[in-house]
Amino acid sequence: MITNNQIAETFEQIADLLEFQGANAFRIRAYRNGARSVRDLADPIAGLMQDPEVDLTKLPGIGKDLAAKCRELVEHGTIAMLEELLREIPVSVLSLLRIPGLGPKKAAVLHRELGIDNLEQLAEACQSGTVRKLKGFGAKTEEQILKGMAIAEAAGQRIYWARADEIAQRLRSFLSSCEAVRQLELAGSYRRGKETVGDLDVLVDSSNVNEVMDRFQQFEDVADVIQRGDTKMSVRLRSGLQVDLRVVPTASFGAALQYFTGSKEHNVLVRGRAKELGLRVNEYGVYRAGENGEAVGPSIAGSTEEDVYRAIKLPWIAPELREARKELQWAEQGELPTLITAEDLIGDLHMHTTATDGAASIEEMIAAARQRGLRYVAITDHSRRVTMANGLDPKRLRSQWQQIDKLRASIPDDFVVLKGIECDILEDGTMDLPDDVLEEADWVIASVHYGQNQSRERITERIVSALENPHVDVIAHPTGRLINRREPYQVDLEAVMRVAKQHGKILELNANPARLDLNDVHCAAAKAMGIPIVISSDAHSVEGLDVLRYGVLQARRAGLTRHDVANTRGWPELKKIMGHPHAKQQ
Ligand code: DGT
Ligand code: CA
Ligand code: CA
Ligand code: ZN
Repeated sequence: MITNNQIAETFEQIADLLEFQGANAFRIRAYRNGARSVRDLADPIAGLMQDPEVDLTKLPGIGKDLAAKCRELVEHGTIAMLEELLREIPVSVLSLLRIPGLGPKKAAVLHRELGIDNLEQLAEACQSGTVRKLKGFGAKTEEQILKGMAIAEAAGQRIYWARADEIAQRLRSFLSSCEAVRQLELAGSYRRGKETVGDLDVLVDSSNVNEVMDRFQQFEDVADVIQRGDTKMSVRLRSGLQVDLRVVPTASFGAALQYFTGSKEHNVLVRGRAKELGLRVNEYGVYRAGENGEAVGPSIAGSTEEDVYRAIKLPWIAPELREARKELQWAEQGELPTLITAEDLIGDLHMHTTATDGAASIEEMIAAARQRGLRYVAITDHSRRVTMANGLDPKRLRSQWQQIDKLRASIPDDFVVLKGIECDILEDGTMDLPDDVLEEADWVIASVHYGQNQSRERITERIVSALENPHVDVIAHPTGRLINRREPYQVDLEAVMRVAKQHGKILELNANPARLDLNDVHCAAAKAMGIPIVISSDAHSVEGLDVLRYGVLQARRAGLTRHDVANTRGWPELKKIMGHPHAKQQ
């Protein structure tokens, strides 16, 4: 079902394209307003539309034209007028609009006169001096465009959570050493643990705004101050990342933290619930609502998030769950899951060594895993099909297992080393290694690495046949996506999950920050079906073992508890649930 967010994004795209075309300003604004009100709606439009009596034009900001567009989008998955616009204007030109100072009018001239479609072409045209020859452009404009380009490129990218975390931690310790800072939290998508982060949102409790802002400006990564106001300041880091700082008084810190943690959609639900209770929630606090819903009198809560949620008769909700999915319902009914934590993981069942494309030996991986408090690992190098990684054939694999047998003798009993393999699922759906080899393994991962462009039916069949192989235990990175780099391959995950459940198989949440595959929505679906998830590092080095916590964050966003995740159990216990059809848990 199409979400309100997707509808809003489509409207925004139409507005951008119309603006580029130089269309009527009212028309453009109608789409922008429509996008905003759709985004703020509590109920999904696609759901509302199932009732033929519902009149979409009754919604704020939605006139007859936009109502018809909503209907078209929900029913056909696209809008004819948008398709028309996209035939005339390549989407890539929209990237030109992100350059500071280059408005739609100038961008349109560049497109029309010089045929410029994207940022690379624009850079070339500026460097070769063709842009200055256009009417209304000069050498100065060229220079500005080039300067703005670096920013536009960076601004177009959302960064991996792991990268944001590295910056956030440095910024946190830098700011915390400022005397004027009483409390400090990072809010926004970063706090919600989203797999990518658009910008960082820092919240500080202080009564000395200027001192905090001065300090912020001195952070070593800051390249530009975008704006500095009374309570809010925004900077651009040298990496292109924007950081927003808000300074609030102690009495509002919890309310501001709740507000700026978002998501916007979650906040819409929170405000709606407050309204039902005759209250008004905003970034300053919780208030009694007057006749028109305005805040009346002193705040009744606001210094902590717990207080804010308590005021609307709810327990505190973990930030990772705040996506307007089921969290309010769970909170109301006292059914919030006790989310898994990084400490709950006691084993890691996916890692590579120097035998294939890893950087560390088996011994080094084991030592590092033990140092990190793990109680078992599976050594899972690639199979022979992965020639680029020097994948293992049966002979080399068996000799690796002999080596593990020898090592086991020298390792204390409280640590288990499993003989594993990451075996490719070949293009024709067979396994890359024969059954008699797989049978000898303690742990068999099956992966699709080749033939990712095959049809949905074909890829689904391949994974299903791997699941039907009695020796296969788990499917690694089940959709093959690489965040910001590669789309997932086409696969019917519902069918995959049905078969996984039937045969008692496990699905992986690959914790590599570029993969995080399965994603949060998929993991929640697996949980609903009672299929265990294993969170794995897929480490290719000793440091690679440290990514598990990113996987835990994704699992938390899916509402997973320690009971939903296989490698929170000891190995003997885990072994018992393998290969038996899963009963629905709890
Ligand atoms: P991002 O930065 O794109 O990864 O995502 P967020 O969620 O961090 O979004 P951001 O940085 O625009 O705003 C941070 C939070 O502040 C957001 O999750 C909710 C709140 N917020 C910001 N602007 C608005 C707004 O216009 N309406 C509402 N209801 N909340 C807002
Ligand atoms: Ca943000
Ligand atoms: Ca922000
Ligand atoms: Zn791997």
